[in-house]
Amino acid sequence: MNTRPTSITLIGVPLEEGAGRGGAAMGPAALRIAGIRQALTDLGHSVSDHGDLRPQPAADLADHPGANQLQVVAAFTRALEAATYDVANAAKLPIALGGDHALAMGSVSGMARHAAETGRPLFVLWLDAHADFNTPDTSPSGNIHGMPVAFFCGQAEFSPILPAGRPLVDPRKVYQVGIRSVDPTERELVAEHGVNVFDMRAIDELGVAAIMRRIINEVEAVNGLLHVSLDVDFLDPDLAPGVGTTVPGGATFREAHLVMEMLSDSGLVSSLDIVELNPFLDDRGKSARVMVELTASLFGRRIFDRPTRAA
Ligand code: Z70
Ligand code: MN
Ligand code: MN
Ligand code: MN
Repeated sequence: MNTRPTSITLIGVPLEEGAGRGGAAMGPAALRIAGIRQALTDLGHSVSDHGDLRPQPAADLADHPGANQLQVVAAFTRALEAATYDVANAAKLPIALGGDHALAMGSVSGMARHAAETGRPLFVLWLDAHADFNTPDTSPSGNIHGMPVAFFCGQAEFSPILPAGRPLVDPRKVYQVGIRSVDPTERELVAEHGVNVFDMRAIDELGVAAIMRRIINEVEAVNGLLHVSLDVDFLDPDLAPGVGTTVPGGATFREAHLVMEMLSDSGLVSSLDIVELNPFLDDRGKSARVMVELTASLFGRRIFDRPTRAA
């Protein structure tokens, strides 16, 4: 087994107000029913469940014309930022059970604060059909789940959600894989800020193994922490239909598993989000189950152990 036994804390984040439709708030329940805790326990990890965050909307923030449901999203951001930071500081590995992708504003910000204190650089692996780099000014929808990367890179300024001077993520340390739906202005922002994008074409041309090897080498070279943010729509919708926005041409079962296995072998993963699962749209729990399987691969499940990492 390449993956060392780890203390893991599950944090339920029943947030759906960042998305354009309801249902993602049932994601944490579906992931628990699909057996996420047992799958990790069976791999030898010690797992605790923090339960679901239930913050009151942030009454100190005014409505924002370009950011729907800002008070609710801000409250979850604050609560998850604090919970993630506390878990990481206690030398445990936080897994945020989403919930829509706006929750990454909290989980990544919490990890950025933790990383800044440990002196290790934070890298983010964004597995998604979408770049999620809109700002309230560029977003065509106003849905905040399309903005979290811009937020934790310091580019999407809402009203003050987190204290001024909070640690940010360097966009050049963000790696996006699986991208196939980007809005016109968002595309310019991603390029301008130097986000590393491996779109579906890159996967087809290079293969996920070469892409992951490059990313892992970059993180390893500077002893970085690696936060993984896994959006259900990274996967092809045939494999995982339980998601609000289906985008054809996603990652296959085999590609996604290989990504997880290589990450597991690397020993670099410090934290994980599982987001955008919408059980209302799922097909008899299929998407919830595949997310649990991928999580198990990320935490050490193997067909066979390899004597050494593939070169
Ligand atoms: C579009 C927007 C989005 C899903 C993120 C879509 C955003 N770029 N959709 N995740 N499922 O509205 O900003
Ligand atoms: Mn997303
Ligand atoms: Mn997406
Ligand atoms: Mn969505």
